[in-house]
Amino acid sequence: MKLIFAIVGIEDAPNVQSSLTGEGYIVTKLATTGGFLNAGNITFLTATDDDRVDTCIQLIQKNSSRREKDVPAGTVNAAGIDANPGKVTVGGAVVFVLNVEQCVKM
Ligand code: 2BA
Repeated sequence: MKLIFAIVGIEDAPNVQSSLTGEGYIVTKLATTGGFLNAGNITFLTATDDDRVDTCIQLIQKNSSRREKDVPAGTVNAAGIDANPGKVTVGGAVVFVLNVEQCVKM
C-alpha cells in the first residue's frame, strides 16, 4: 500500500477531487500554504493499493495545470536574493508517494 501526497493549486482542486473520488479513491483534503509564495494550495492524501498508484497520478496530472504567479515583494529565493519582481511557474501538481507500513481502521 502507498500513501500519495499531492499538492495542487486551489483552482485545480475541485476537478482533482472529483476525478479521484469518481474512480473510487478515498481522499482527505488539507488546506495548505506554499512556503515560497505564501499562497494557499490544497494537499490531497490518498492511501491506495500499489497497483492503483499510476492511475491516481495520471488523474492528478490530467486535472492540474501549470500557472504563472507573481512573486510577492520581499520573497527571498534559494540563493538568498530578493526574488521580486518576477514570476514563477507553479504546478501542475507536486506529488510524493510513500510506503505505508500499516493501515488500521477501527
Ligand atoms: P510554494 O512553496 O509557494 O512554491 C511556489 C512555486 O515557487 C514553486 O512551484 C516553484 O516554481 C517556486 N519556488 C518554490 N521555492 C522556491 C525557491 N526557494 N526559489 C525559487 N523559486 C521557488 P512548484 O514547484 O510547482 O511548487 C508548488 C507548491 O508545492 C509549493 O508552493 C509548495 O507548497 C509545494 N512543494 C513543492 N515542492 C515541494 C517540496 N520539495 N517539498 C514540500 N512541498 C513542496
